[in-house]
Amino acid sequence: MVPIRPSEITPEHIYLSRRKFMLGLGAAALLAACGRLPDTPEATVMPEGAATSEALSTPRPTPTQKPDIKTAFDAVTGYVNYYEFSLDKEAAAILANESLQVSPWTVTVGGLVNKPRVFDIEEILKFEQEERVYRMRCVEGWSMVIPWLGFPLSRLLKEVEPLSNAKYVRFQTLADPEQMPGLGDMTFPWPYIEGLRLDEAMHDLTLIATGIYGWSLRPSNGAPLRLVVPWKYGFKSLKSIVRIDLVEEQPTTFWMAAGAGEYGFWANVNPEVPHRRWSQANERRIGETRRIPTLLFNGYADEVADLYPDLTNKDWFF
Ligand SMILES: Nc1nc2c(c(=O)[nH]1)N[C@H]1C(S)=C(S)[C@@H](COP(=O)(O)O)O[C@H]1N2
Ligand SMILES: [Mo]
Repeated sequence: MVPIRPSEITPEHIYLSRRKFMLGLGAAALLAACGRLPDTPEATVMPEGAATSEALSTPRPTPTQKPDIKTAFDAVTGYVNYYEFSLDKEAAAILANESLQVSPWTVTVGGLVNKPRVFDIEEILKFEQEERVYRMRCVEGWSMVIPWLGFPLSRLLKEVEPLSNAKYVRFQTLADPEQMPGLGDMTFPWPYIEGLRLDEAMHDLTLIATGIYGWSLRPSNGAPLRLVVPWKYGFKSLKSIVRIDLVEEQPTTFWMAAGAGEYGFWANVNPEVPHRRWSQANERRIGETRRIPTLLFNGYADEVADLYPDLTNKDWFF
């Protein structure tokens, strides 16, 4: 199974809401006692000790030959695909972190539901958050291991009560030309749209992430909330979500609309199904030089393979 362990540290937004709580009590002395709020991850050393000794006492198998080592924070937040900002991974990270306004923020959840609702990001952050360390495999052949904070998407969907004719979920990223210089590239069918079948969306591994490395999510990685579907290629995990709709028909995604059949709807990771122009047999972890074998469903086959009857059907992997 995936190593999933609650973080030993206090997530930034939970820390902040506790601080708000204390201020609410008027306990200025308490605030003084807990000191200055850190504003960058580098300001604090993360206490990994407890987690490490637990890991040593309960070794668990990993589907790769060696344990998954978390990708460095600077790499995760500094090397990103975020086409709304730039096609260049480093420029995209800098531009997003400099200019994306993540507050105020609302997410509209509607379509085929009993209780359509506009969630303020503050309400989303009140969902109980947990840490999930997931592998992220980009269709381009690189990968990372990322400690997210978030909660299963199923919890959000249950709040709006999907109707029985809802079969798919359609997700939409913000598209604001004022903040996102990449939108000027009109060869792409903005906004960025993604989709899941309802049972994929309800699967426990499917996460809404609101944090990373124990901190608030960075704009570069899709703040203030993004999807994470670890058994599919990274492009399914869209960033900075503004809208979620339950629908009857399979949504046309950004990459489907971009044409040329580059990347399809299912996009489940499979080392044996190559992209038209390159092999998917192996991958490079960012920060390492050697390539390692890519795993079926990115190593999550035990959890998700039964969502897909007849795995010999190659369509599941495009
Ligand atoms: N809105 C939006 N979401 C996006 C993308 C994008 O360009 N725009 N890129 C995708 C791709 S190709 C990948 S691999 C992952 C990368 O996530 P990360 O930058 O947090 O590692 O985000 C995905 N989500
Ligand atoms: Mo990707």
